[in-house]
Amino acid sequence: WYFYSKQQDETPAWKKVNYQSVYKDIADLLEDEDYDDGSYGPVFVRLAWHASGTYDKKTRTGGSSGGTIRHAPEAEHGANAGLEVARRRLEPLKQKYRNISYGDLYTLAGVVGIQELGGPTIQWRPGRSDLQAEACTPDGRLPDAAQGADHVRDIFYRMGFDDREIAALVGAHALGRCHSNRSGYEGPWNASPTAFTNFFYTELLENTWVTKKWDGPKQFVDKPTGAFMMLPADMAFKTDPRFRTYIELYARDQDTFFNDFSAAFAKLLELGVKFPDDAPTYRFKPLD
Ligand code: ZEM
Repeated sequence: WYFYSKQQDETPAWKKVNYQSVYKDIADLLEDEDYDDGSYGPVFVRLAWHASGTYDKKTRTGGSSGGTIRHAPEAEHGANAGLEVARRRLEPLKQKYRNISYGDLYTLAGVVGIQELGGPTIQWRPGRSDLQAEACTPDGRLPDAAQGADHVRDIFYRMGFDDREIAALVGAHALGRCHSNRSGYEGPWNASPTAFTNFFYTELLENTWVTKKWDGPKQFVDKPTGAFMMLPADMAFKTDPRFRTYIELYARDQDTFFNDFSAAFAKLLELGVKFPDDAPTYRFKPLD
């Protein structure tokens, strides 16, 4: 019996988790009529992105691998303000599935958010293993919304993305909203913030965007309603000629956007992760 129990113990933690079941449980956490626009999907997507977008290809540090976004100081970096809301919502699942790593849980929550809000299927693999606070990345690796195309390129090229992939990823701004008590900015990008669509591109191109008159940071609102917003960094995708080519493509061709987004988002979630050789690739079916 000794050898038997020893072998059992050697099963790596990540193999002991039923990820289809985790997917379902995350999906059950999405809806809440008292939260924002009724769904945690958008903030789960932002959590997955910020957990992953710290990757630096030169030093091969950062990324979702260690789940370090849960630790101070990374959790307290300005760019991550408000993400404790998403982590708190997911924590009961970490308790229920104690063998899942935080990196796997947070990235899977991003997949659920995209798929359950009507987006494309995102390929996903398990096998990240948690690291302690020493592995937190330095502040400043995520994009600053106040800046323009050069800065956006610096940040995303550092992760290993090209212009087309960057333009596809920012389409996630069809989802959710800005919160003045998190980033300082305010408002949603379009009228259906809980549906994954190509509306980021269509709104960006079709509206007239004017500077919002307020005490807050510089942002843009649509003329004449003022109901929707754009960040300065979002506007750079319209004014920069190379980005604009892709913005126009995705505005007129939702299928191409879905395909490109799916590939780029799956790549984002895997940056810097050394998966076990036998980690399977999942393509979860949306529940609805
Ligand atoms: Zn965002 N993003 N983002 N983004 N983002 C916000 C919200 C959301 C930038 C940015 O400064 C901000 C990507 C790229 C970039 C989402 C997903 C993705 C907010 C508002 C800001 C300020 C936060 C708040 O106040 O709650 C910048 C400058 C980006 C690069 C140019 C990429 C890539 C994303 C995923 C693929 C999502 C889903 C939200 C909405 C969150 C929510 O809580 O509703």
